Amino acid sequence: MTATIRSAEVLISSPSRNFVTLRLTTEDGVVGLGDATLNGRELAVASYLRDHVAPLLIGRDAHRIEDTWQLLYRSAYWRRGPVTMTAIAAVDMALWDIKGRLTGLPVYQLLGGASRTGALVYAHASGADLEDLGDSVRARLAEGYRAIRLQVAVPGMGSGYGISSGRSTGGRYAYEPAKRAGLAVEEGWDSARYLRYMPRMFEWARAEFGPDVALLHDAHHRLTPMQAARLARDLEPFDLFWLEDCTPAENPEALRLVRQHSVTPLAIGEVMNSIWDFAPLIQEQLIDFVRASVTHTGGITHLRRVFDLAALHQIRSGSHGPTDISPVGMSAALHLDLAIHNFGIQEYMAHQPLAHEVFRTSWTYQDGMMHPGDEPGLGVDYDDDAAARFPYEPAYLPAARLIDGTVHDW
Ligand code: KDG
Ligand code: MG
Repeated sequence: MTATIRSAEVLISSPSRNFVTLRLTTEDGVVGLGDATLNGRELAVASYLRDHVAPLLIGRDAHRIEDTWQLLYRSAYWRRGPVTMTAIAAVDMALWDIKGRLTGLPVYQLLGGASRTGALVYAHASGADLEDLGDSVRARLAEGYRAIRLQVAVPGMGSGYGISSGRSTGGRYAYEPAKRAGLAVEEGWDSARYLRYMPRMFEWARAEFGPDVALLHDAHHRLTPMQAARLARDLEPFDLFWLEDCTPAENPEALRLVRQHSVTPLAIGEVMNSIWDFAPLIQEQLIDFVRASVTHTGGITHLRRVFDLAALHQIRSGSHGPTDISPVGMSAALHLDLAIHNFGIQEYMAHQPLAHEVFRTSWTYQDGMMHPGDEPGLGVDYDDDAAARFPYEPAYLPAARLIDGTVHDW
């Protein structure tokens, strides 16, 4: 039984933001989709796929998922890194999608079947101040979310990270990280003010919303090891579900210091992309959640391997699900969430409605939980006519500067 790959197309569209999608088609016309979106660096992955990977795929058997993964990884010689691992991820997702469509099964069934009835998701709430944040949290609670990430602008700093004022958006959509501006927007950052304000925000949130809602926070790589240890310690009374990316990913040793001072659960990994990045953190028990995406971590095949390693150490999954993971990547994450045993939580930032004009999904949301649906494969279709209305537009992630003008981690 073979399913020969006839074509590999790289599709770029921008329905509210840029998405790169790989479409593989077999000789019999069976289609598989993969997400290849690397926010702000989209065309690098598009070229990697179009110029270097597509020629290797034509004529190969789409059923050989593991073999294709190993071939693309090992034969490139230049291994790992976000561009390579996103390109391989797109191929891997598309092959799982094809296998599902050929067998008539949703991908989660191919991964061993459901381990739960749905995946707990967390939404974003943010605001220009606590009143604005409160409106945003109440909107999420009214939608049924049981877990919410809180971000607020820090007084005196004028901004923060991940803020979309509820006042300007009616509280409906999460912030959009990439801006369609000519160059990266620059934001100010002051760690001292931030460190003083975050415990006050969480104290207010617990008083306002009680002990039951799971609360999360993203420090977005901005703190030194000692600052991160202090924040994690100061937030302990407020019982966070997790503190995310408290220090830059390049310095995993920093987490040892954070661990010595606090029992606040730590989530790390959205800019990492391989099991070799995660292995030391997992084996030394320095994290509580693997915070990676299917799209940037080599696809379903590779991320499952990371989650399985994490399971040996009672570390759970926490898949990245911002708007810059396309609906194809989001669907792949949901299939994995449903199948693995050590699932923790799934981020769901929710795409703008325009994105769903291009990507038709079959996932469902109810009462804070999502299900990938039972369509064969990943359950996502790509509408070429709709996509043609939204051509690629250059967009950049912001940069951060300290008050003296020094470039800082964004
Ligand atoms: O492209 C960058 C975004 O994915 C990132 O800023 C979002 O930190 C993020 C999150 O936790 O969703
Ligand atoms: Mg994050």
